[in-house]
Amino acid sequence: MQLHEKIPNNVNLSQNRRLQRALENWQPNYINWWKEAGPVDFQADQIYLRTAISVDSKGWANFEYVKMPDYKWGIFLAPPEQDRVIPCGDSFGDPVWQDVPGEFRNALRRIIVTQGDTEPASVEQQRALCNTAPSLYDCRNLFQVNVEEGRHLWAMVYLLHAHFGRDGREEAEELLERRSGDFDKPRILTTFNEPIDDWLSFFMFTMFTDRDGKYQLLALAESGFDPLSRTTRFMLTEEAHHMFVGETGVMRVVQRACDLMKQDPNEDARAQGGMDLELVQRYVNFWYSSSLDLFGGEISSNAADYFASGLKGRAHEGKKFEDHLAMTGHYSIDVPTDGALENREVPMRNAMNEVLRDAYIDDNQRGVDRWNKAIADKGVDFTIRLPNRRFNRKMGIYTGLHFDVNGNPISEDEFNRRKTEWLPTESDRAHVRLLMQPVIEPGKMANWLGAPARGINGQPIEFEYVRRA
Ligand code: BYC
Ligand code: FE
Ligand code: FE
Repeated sequence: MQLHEKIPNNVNLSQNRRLQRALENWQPNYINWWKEAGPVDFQADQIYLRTAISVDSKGWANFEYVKMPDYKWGIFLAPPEQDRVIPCGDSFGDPVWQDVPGEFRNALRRIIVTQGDTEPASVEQQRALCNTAPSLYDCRNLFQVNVEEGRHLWAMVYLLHAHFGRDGREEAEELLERRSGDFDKPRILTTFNEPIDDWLSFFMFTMFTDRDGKYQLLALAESGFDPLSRTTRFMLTEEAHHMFVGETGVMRVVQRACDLMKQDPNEDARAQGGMDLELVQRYVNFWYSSSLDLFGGEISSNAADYFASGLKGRAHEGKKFEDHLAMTGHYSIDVPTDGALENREVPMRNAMNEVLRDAYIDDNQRGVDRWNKAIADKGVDFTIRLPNRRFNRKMGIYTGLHFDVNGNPISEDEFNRRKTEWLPTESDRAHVRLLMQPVIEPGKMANWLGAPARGINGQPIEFEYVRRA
């Protein structure tokens, strides 16, 4: 563990001077990017943040006040697994690669760049939120997520520098040049160009979009390219907190909505300055469907190639599956044909995106069930539902067609007529915008948001998580 170097790391960076120099040259550009495209304020303030200091389970217990530009962004890989073999695909059982196999170089570079691109994109999307944080506790959580997404960019840039030579260094520069939502140089994947300018969207994003991150990382953790597997395994430990922020954030919104309903003669949370459950449902529909797109096409030759080459596996490939070749099985997918859906058997390897999407959907449903239990506990009769996977898709076989939230094919006219039932309306967005007022008194919460169950790292909720300089 080399913690006190310019770039903290557990990859023996000081033993490889060329690589160290290359990364130290990239570092100031990264800091410039952070200052220019990261949080719009609070950069000079003291934030109570955790920093990884080792990769064991205690490595996370390190909390202290730090100014964000001084955060110790490090390079950490999970410990190597003895005699690890390629977990899936045509080379199943062969020793894993420590270097990039020439024939997979382009595909691997592309996967790493795509993964890396989402990390700074999310920081850019969230950069203005600190001005309207509903509490100091939430403001700190936002910054924690942001610095860790910054570290995830470091994780991918390390792989590019260490294993892809000059092309890798060029890609690393370009990762700092693209900008979320930019007309000329947008981020690669669609969802990462959507604005996140209110806190309900932030909670939805960390619930649904960071969870795509979790599943993509689980798939990459099964990669035969061992450095990728090890780096993503460590990233997954950080990802858990991001989804905690999302799931508990939405939880606190719906709990508060229930309390406000009871205070209102018409059970109208909106009239009491809250977010009503119908509005929350429409935000769920938007962010969930947008995040489903991130898994790529249902029937994908790219996915088949990635699996065959052993670059990407299924989530928990070792534990959950028996046939790691997937040469013979089929997967049944409802394919649109002439306005109807026709069930088709697709060769398993071509359906790998869909297999991963299934696991993702189940994981989301478990979180939504917890929200619904909280609503029932408040004595309110309302159920939040995940829309069908075909609803509002912009990527894959359902693109350009129209479905209701139950997945039934409908006409474009009907979709447009009923859109305001299902997706955030102008009036929803205006209402949410109106509620976005900063709350900076320690321990206080915005009116639309319930208090968290507990503080961070055993600290009380009224702890001064953000200390203004
Ligand atoms: N937007 O075979 P197809 C995270 C392209 S989130 C735009 O259907 P494939 C995080 C695709 O590139 C996790 N383009 O899909 C979360 C292809 O282009 P070509 C990020 C898209 O390739 C919150 C064409 O469409 N990690 O970490 O199997 C905060 C047809 O491709 C999109 C990864 O994504 C889209 N949504 O799968 C911070 C892992 N989808 O070949 C961070 C790495 C597809 O026709 N990425 N296309 O030119 C991958 O493994 C794959 O690229 C994908 C797509 C799963 C994304
Ligand atoms: Fe990330
Ligand atoms: Fe994340």
